[in-house]
Order: sequence, then C-alpha cells, then structure tokens
Amino acid sequence: MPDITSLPSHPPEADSGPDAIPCHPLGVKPSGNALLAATHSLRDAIGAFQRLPDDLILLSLEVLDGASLLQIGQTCKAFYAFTRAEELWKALFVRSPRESFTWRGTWRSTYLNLPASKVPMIDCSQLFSDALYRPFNCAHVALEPYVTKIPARNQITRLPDMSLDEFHTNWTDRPFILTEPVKAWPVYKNWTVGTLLARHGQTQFRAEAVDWTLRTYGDYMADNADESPLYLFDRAFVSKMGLSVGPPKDTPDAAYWPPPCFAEDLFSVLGEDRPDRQWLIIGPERSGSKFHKDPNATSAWNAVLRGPKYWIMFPPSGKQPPPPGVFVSEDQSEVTSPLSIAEWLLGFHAEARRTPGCVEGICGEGEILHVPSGWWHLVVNLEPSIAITQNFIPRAHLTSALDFLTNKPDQISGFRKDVEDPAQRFVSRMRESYPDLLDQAQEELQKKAEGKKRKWEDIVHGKPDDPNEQSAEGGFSFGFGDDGSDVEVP
Ligand SMILES: O=C(O)CCC(=O)C(=O)O
Ligand SMILES: [Fe+2]
Repeated sequence: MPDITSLPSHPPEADSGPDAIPCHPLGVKPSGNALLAATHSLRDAIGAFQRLPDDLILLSLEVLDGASLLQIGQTCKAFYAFTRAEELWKALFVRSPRESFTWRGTWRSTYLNLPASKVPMIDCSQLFSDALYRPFNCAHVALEPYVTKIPARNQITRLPDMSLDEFHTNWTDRPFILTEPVKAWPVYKNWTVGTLLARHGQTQFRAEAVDWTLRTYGDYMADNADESPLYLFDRAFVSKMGLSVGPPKDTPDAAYWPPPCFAEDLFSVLGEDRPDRQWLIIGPERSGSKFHKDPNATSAWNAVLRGPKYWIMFPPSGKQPPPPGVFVSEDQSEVTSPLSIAEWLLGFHAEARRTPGCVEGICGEGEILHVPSGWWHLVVNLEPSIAITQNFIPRAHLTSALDFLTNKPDQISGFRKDVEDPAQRFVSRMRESYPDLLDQAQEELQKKAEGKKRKWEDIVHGKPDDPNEQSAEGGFSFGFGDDGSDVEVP
C-alpha cells in the first residue's frame, strides 16, 4: 500500500488538465481534506463503528450478503458510501456465478441487475476516506507519466527479427522485442475486439475466476471503472476458436506460428502431458499482470495483436532483492506486492526505474517480446488489448527448469491432475529424446549443488581466511546464494 501522502489532499474537482482525476461519483474525498473542512463529517453518524478505521469497516462488510449490504447502506450516508465499494459486490458476484446476466457498468449494478438510471447519486462530499477514495484514484491515475521518458539505459532492445542460432548464442537471458515476425500472422491482420465478437461472441472464455461469453466480456471492457480490471486469460483458446497453429509450410491455414527463434521447446518431449503453454490475453486499458515470474522456470514470448503493452522487468533475484515493492517468501512460493498495478506505479515505479537491472519498454501492435526464464515482469495495457503468449524451455534454460521441477515440487503448476510426478516424467522423456542435453544439464545442477554444499560447510566449520564469513569480532555472518542461482542445498 503506498504512503497515504501519495493521495492528493486537495479537492479533486480543483484538478484540471488532461491527467486530472475526475470527481468521485459520490463526492468522497481523501482524508487529508477533513483538516480544512468547515463542517461535520458524515462519519459522525456511524455510532460505535467510529472506533474502527475505514479499512476495518470495509473488511467487516465483506461477511455480509447483498440484502444485508443494502440494508446497512440505508442507515446513513456514510454507510451508503461504504456499501458502494465495488470490491464487496465483485466478491459476491464471483461467489455466485449466474447462467445469464447483463453487465451494467459496475459490479454492484450487475449483481443487483440495476440499470444505470436506477442508481442514486447521493452526495457524500462530507466523507473523507482514503480507503474509499484510493481505489477510485487508482482507477483513474494517468498511465502516461509512468510509461514515457524511459531512460536509455533501461530500454528493452528492439530488433527486426532473429534466427534460432542468434537467440541461443546471445539472447536467452535477455529481454528483447522483435518488430517483424508477428506482422505476417493472419491473427494480426484480422483480429480486433469487433471481429472476435462477431465470430466468437457466444464462446465462453476464462477471465480470472469467471467464465464469461466474449460478448459479456466485451461489454465489461467497454464500460467499467475497476481499479484492477478483470483480465481474460484463456489457455484453451486454440481449440475453442478452432485455430490451426504451426509454421505455414506445414500448416497452410495457420492462424499464427511461433517465430523461428522461439521454435525450440524442450517441454514438447512430454507431448499431451506437457503443462499449459499458451494463452489468449484480452483486457481493457489499465488491465495487466502484476509482478511475477513465469511458471516452472519457463521462458515466454508475448505477441501483441492490438493495443500496446508497457513492460517493466528485473533479472532473476539470485544476487539482488526482488523488484521494489515486491516481497517474496524464502522459498519464493509466495509473492506479495501492492494490491493493484496502479498502486505499484504510484508507490514504487520511480524507485524501480532507478534500480540496477531494471529494463522497460513498450511492445506495440504487431510486435513480440521475449521474457527470459526467471525474470520478474509487470505489464500494463495502455489501450484495449489482444495478445497471445506462449511459454517454452530453450536448451539454455534446461538446467533451471530441471532445478525448479526437482527442487520445488510444491510450486510446479499447469500440469493435468492425472500427470503423476511431472519432474520424473520430464527427465525420462528427455533421456529418450535428448540424452546429451540432459547429461549436461544434470552435471551442471550437480556442480551447483556441490558448490552450495561446500559453501555451507565452510560457513559451519569456519574459514578463518575469508573475511566475509568471519567478522573482526569473531562473529558469524551469512554469505549465501551469491552465485545467482536458486539451487537448493540437497
Ligand atoms: O500480457 C500480459 O499481461 C503479460 C502476460 C505475461 O505475464 C506473460 O506473457 O508472461
Ligand atoms: Fe508472465
């Protein structure tokens, strides 16, 4: 959560210019405004609840059903404003999916099936609440200042195209954008939100926790004011849309094909048992992906068909801490970062931009970006966007993939439930198809593990000639994990 001082403390209506935040629909203001407010606060009417901070009131309201929220919202203006919080209604809606409904611009109106004309606009301008104002502010904050003036040292390299050899020799550990290959894809030429709606409007696609028809999702895209817009991320789109995928020489009716530099994918030795690998991604402006690393230590490509995406990326955190504002549990299984992309931009973008290792870039329509294995990335759509992404293991990252699969079994994801022991299965299929690559990778893993073990023994038994491990006072200091790898001590 960013420092509360990052919220403007002046009345929002005083703003002007193209980046101005509009007035909150109920007139709610950031809490700083209370200092100069001449009159009472609407909060005075909530009785004993006044003892609770706003965040706790919102948290308490989460246990109520729709009817109870409506009732408590009728008791006073302050509770009316609290019960208008969209997150409450989104949670209720997602918990009780419906066969058929109309998207009505907000989660509350959709849950209650209220046309816009029936939603009262009650004046709550004497309510000063960061908890209520913050999501509204984040949903309207201008993205432009964060995605422009990228320092030259941070710019992601842009190239027309690349061969498989070039990729394997120089680029498997570096993000880059290719500007040419996607422009030859039929889906680049033909897909817009409109053409997809016309052809697949009644097809259901997965958007986070819900399955909606594309028609409904299109309505949502065109009319929502969410701080973190619902993001369509569907792994079964190829079959749902009846697409052919593959190099045009083998697949004359191909809708798209991975560029040759990304053609090798060692997970393909698993055939039907491979984990999920490709997703259709659709979202409105401001939707996107918070900081994460891709699953199973895979690399990925992300091809933009419509609507540019801003990317900010950091190398694997062997030596360095994770990106500013991102907190990771010791085994890296849990990633905690601020609630929304906008909150991260407000609170941490400036620091991130100054942090060594940071790279940034805009991947435009018809361009494709490489995400190397283990890299952190946050992505935000600058306009309504359609993209396709695919994950893969190039030979240069076989060791990291084996390391992940064997040493982090609880973090493996994307395999069908009936695929038992995916790590072992991958190793035995690699033994059949690429024995030399497997030997080499296993040897490398072994060496890294021995290096770690030696370091551990040096620490435990002392190594007096190493100043890093024995302090001047004879104390003990830890110097672990400085070879940049995430290999566990076996
Ligand atoms: O397009 C996006 O939101 C980013 C998706 C992503 O994280 C990826 O392709 O690895
Ligand atoms: Fe990703």
